[in-house]
Amino acid sequence: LEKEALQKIEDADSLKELQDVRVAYLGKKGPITEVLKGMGGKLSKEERPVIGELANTVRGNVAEALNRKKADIEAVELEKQLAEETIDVTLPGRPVPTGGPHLLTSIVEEIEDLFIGMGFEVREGPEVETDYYNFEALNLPKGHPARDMQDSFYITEDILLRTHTSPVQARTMNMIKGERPVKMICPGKVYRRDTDDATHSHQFTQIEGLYVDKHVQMSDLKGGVLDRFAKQMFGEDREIRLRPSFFPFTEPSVEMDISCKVCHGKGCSVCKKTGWIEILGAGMVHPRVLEMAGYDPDIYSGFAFGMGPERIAMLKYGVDDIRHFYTNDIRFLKQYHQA
Ligand code: FA5
Repeated sequence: LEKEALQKIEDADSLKELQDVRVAYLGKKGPITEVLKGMGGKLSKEERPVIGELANTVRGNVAEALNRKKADIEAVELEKQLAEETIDVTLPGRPVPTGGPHLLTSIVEEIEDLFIGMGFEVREGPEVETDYYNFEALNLPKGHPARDMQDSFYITEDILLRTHTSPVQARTMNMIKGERPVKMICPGKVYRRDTDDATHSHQFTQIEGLYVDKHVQMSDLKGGVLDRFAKQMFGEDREIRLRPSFFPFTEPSVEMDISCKVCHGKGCSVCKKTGWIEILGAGMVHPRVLEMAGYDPDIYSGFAFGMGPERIAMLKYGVDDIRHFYTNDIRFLKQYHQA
């Protein structure tokens, strides 16, 4: 019986065949199990241990041979599989198409890096804002005529989509409660009921800046920050000019134009007539805004500014229509992907 089983094991050349042999010889109904089961009734007391030992030895030998053969077959199959699945590393690869950052994302990151280099930290605030932070904390009480400068999307009487990033300066100062200086920028989306045209969008981006400390002056704003920003962003040959303006949250207030001496393609048409283009509003933080946020205006002073990165990108890269940023024509976007 043992010989016969060992021969069948030897002849098996698949795991399936081997399993059949295992079932046939060692299974519940196999001959060896049958012998062991039947020992009680048929054999004498003296025969039982002899036959039992023999049956167990046969069972052990057959099981061992089965395991050995199983390992052999598995090794052969693995070998075969490895040979079949060999990868030819010399074949040329298929290129995987990759995206890249949107031009607007790149310009915002570039501006952030520039201000981080000047010691500003980056903060964020909510796009759905309360009337208090969007207007009141910025010296624009209800009914103030200057609210009309920023036509708004209201959600309820007291909640709106922020019309500028200036609420983040109010929130930041409020959080610090006038206890220490603050130097921050805040990039983010803003919303206005403006009619869309080549330079206006109803949803656009702003980057707010705020610096409050003891003895901060207008000259720090102009020479220390805005001029440096313009030169680093657009090149040493660029000039800036500040024009008097009005914002209820700054006094005095200015708007900053940048010279268009170096022109890039169609973008020139934006400022060709005057040679200047407006890119931001700024000023010295109004004492009442400082006071409302918990700063003593006799000790602290500060400046703030708010710029439109779309207009900056238009100027820098010669984009002639702000709507290109939002219509997502892949041919337009691809031109600005860096390799
Ligand atoms: C403001 O929003 C002020 N909060 C800026 C400010 C901050 C002044 C801090 C003083 C101190 P203004 O409405 O001018 O200002 O907008 C600022 C910039 O946003 C503009 O110079 C322009 O670059 C951009 N901008 C304004 N409206 C639009 C629009 N509809 N589409 C695209 N960009 C716009």
